[in-house]
Amino acid sequence: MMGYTIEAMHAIQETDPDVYTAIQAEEQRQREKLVLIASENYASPAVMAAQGCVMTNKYAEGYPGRRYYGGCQHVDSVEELAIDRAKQLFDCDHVNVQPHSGSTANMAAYLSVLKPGDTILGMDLAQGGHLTHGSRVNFSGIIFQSHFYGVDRETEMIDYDAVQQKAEECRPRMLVVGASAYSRTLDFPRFQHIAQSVGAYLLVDIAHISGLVATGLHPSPVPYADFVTTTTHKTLRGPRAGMIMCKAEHAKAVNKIIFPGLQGGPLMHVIAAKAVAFKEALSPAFTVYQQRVLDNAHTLANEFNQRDYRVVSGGTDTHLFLLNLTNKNVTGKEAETALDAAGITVNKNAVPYDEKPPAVASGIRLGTPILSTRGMGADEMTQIVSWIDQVLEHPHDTQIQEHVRKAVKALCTRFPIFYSAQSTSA
Ligand code: DSN
Repeated sequence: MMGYTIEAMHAIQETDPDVYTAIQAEEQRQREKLVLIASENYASPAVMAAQGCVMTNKYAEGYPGRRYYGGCQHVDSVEELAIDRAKQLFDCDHVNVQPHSGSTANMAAYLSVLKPGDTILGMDLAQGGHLTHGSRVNFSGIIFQSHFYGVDRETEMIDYDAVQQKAEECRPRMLVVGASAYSRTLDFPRFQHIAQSVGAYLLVDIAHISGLVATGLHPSPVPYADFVTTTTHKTLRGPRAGMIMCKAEHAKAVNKIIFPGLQGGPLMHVIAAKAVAFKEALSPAFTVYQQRVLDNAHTLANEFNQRDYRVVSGGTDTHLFLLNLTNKNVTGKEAETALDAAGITVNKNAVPYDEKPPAVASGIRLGTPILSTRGMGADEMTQIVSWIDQVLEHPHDTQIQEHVRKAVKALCTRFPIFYSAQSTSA
């Protein structure tokens, strides 16, 4: 199995055969299925090796050169490398690479300048936003007074005039931008204008699009936002973790709220993996990869449009899009189950103004980071749409699912999962 040393896997097998069996099965699942979950990616062997390295053994509360423990020389080196490379990738004033997750990064952005009870305005989760942007069941909606903007019912795109109006009505202290199920280019100058017009800070969460932003294939929010947060494992293809960038004036407050405010010891093995991933992302091959992610998403969306499927907002500018399956008489939940049986993994997703509950949903979300990491291109996208169509036209036909599953497995064999970040082949 690539990505882990043979010795390491043998150690797990000897110590804990149950966990070993589950890891092997998961590796097989990732290898044999087509995964179109827009927020997932396959990290390189180097990233995974760093994440499993000896730095997991080290306590390093504090920051490079200012730690609360001895013996931090080497973890200081990797944190400094991660910081320097992140600054190079995103051209930001200040970065803190310690957040354990995107959720913690967002919490830090809020708490560095807001007080409990302050008002925030974010994109509605039901219309493509994220849990941590003010949802009532999340810390962001529990600690702050949250208000929401969404997309226009006709265009299914953000209506910036409506956001402006909402901001004037609720006067937020923080305007939150970013989405987990919105496929269109975000207009950061316009969001900055809205935030400034009501005296709000601007937080942009680029978790989904950070690989595109790093390579210039989506405009960067860095010149416009007070805070930019991201996860590092989606399009950016690093370890599962988070990161926060900010203007110089917020640097002290951000560092203080991450540690000691929210976290204790940083995960130095994960920070080492971030440094490796950022080095990969700085290579020309990574830009080729991100362009392939975009091209594949366009091809998928166009093929669905030609087959009488409803692509939400009519297309995509990013790595993902939603399919509204209402006209196909199949729910998102049924589609997710039928496709998984056919070896194609997607997630059910609410579409804008969905009348079904989120656990059923009227749509599915499709993304191309993993297919592109495997090196697939236009021919494979056309083939995949044809298989998805066959399954969704007859969602209860197990023979079709079995036939597609075998064909999917054969395709996957031609595109091994640990596609080298250094390779430029298409
Ligand atoms: N749960 C992630 C997603 O799937 O988009 C966002 O955090």
